[in-house]
Amino acid sequence: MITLWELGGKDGRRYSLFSWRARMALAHKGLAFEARPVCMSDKAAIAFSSGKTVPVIKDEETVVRDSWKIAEHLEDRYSQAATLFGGGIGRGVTQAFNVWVDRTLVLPMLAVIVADVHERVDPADERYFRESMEKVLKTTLEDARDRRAEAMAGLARALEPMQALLKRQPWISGAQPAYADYILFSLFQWARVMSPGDVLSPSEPLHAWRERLLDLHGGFARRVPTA
Ligand SMILES: N[C@@H](CCC(=O)N[C@@H](CS)C(=O)NCC(=O)O)C(=O)O
Repeated sequence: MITLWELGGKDGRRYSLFSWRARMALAHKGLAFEARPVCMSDKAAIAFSSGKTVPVIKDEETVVRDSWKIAEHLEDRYSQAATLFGGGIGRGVTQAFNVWVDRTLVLPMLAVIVADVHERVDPADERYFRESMEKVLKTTLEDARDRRAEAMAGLARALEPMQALLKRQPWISGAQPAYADYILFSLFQWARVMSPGDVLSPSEPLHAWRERLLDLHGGFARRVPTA
């Protein structure tokens, strides 16, 4: 049995975007897991991992921290199950995509949803979350809320290459969904779980793609508490 440590929000919400990458990778491989929600401010709960972030998994005696390393671990250990990367070149290109998403899309999405996320974190995390996010965004949560329209325009600009791609092929990974799809999907699931206003409109290619992702693995990502 695999155990996954991830962030727990109010009313059973699981909102850690990086943990959604691990969740989707586990579902893709058909692996059962037990989820352990933790507070963002409770570093003692994950001290065994020698780090300060989730996701962390424990797979028998092996502890793995960091969503990318978890994906690699699952691909290597469960090589007979459906592939996450599609071989060595696919692994490299997927890691390139991982870096691109983290460097260009996470902040624009955070700017849009941060105040909504704050309302739904575990009450024990409210202060920690506010302090760390205001430092990252260099603004208050209240200012971020007031500037949501501007942030939405920035997010739309950043997402444009993915809208264009999804007019050419159904999945980020090509003909079939794989880990690159879960990397991008994690941002939309973060928003879906924590922010009541949808960041996509139904006419956009990304909207239809997200619907297809929500249907994957028996509706695994659809059937969770959302905003
Ligand atoms: N590169 C890491 C990033 C993990 C990360 O930043 N996780 C966030 C939650 S989504 C976290 O644990 N933050 C704790 C904190 O900021 O104190 C990964 O891919 O796993």
